[in-house]
Amino acid sequence: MIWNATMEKAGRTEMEELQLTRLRQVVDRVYHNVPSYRARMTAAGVKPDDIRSLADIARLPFTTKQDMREAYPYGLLAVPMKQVVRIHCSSGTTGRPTVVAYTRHDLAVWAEVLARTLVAGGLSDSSVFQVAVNYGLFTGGLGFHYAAELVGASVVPISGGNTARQVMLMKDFGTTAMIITPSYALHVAETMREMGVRPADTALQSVFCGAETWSDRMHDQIEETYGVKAYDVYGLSEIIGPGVSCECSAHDGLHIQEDHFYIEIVDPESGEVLPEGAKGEVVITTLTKEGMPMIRYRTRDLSALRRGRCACGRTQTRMDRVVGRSDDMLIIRGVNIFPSQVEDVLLGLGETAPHYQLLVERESALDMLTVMVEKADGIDGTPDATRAAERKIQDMLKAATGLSPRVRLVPPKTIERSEGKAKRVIDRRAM
Ligand code: DLL
Repeated sequence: MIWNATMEKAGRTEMEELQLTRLRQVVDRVYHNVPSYRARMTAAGVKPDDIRSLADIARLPFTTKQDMREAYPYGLLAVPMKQVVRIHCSSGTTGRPTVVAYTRHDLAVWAEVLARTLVAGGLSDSSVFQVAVNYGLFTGGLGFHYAAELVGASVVPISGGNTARQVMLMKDFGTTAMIITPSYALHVAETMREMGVRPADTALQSVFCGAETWSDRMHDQIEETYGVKAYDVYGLSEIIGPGVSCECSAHDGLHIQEDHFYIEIVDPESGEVLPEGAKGEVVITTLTKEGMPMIRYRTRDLSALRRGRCACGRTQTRMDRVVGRSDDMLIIRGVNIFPSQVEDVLLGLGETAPHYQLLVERESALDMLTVMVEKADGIDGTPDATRAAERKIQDMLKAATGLSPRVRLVPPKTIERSEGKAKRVIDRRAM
């Protein structure tokens, strides 16, 4: 099903015309209403009238997290505070949070793009939808809540955490769809089994996941465990929250809601715009946001773009699933490695549970990586067998990444479970 066929199946020329009109409007708005944008545009020698084609967007300066921090809390507002009806924050754990503000219109756009997302994953007015991500300043809970109501589903606003209760409600309420982080989805499944409920016996049909990177194997594992279709949902608070792009049942890239968000891929080092298909940093411009529009926001997320019609009939530009952030990447003795690459190897093995952490330490000026992963239930735990398994994992990691980290197979349930975004890397180098 398609929520908004006009936009999701628009012709390329039509869509680009709409994007250009909206781009010119938003650039004009920020230039006249937000001193920080005007100052940065002036420094770059560009005026709103210079934007005559979509390609001209490259003349505009980037906006970074640092710009947002400097503007804390309201410096990037493009409307009077009177028009702001909601404020959220990014999930950053250090320093000042980045603040985002929504007008009534922004909230309507948010519900619209997430309604498209949910309908692409099979949600309807007969669904029972469990919101198992946090409510509050985090954009996950409230974002999905209003969108699911707009679609007409029966919404269960349980929020994240309280795992045994998640399982009970899922069973008793006949939950057919949920939004959850992928790491928490696996933790809930584990708790379910402990409670004597088989995840595949629930009424669940669609599991929407996002807010953190997850490998293709993790995607498959969630589908198999619950006997469902899993859908990737991407977004970030600075832009709107979840809803920037989403998967459909073809599982072939994430459809960008490009009538509202214009995405470029740039070289993370030079900032140069890269051609279609090239992997680089996702840079997003909000085309319709009123409260706090973002011009060329550097997300640090890595992906690539693809045009062309999807098997589902949608014509929107697609982005590859985000499997890493440029600031997630570990550089261990010159080798670049992403936690998701390690995850992919571990989940392909069958002998480990999908619970792992990467520990980075500095030992006499050398960076050392230790991969800690739980042994799967029922796997031989004798010291010999454990050592052999650790060696095997080390060899596979070496083949996949070029690096031979230390591997420690730890007993089940020893790695901290997440109820939201998982903490995959413990970096002790700076401690
Ligand atoms: O995590 C919004 C969200 C909520 C998305 C619920 C999906 C579901 P922030 O807390 O601002 O917003 O974090 C945004 O999380 O820049 C990515 O690095 C990462 N991220 C979000 N979705 C995905 C995804 C929410 N589907 C940051 N795949 C982003 C990989 C994701 N990473």
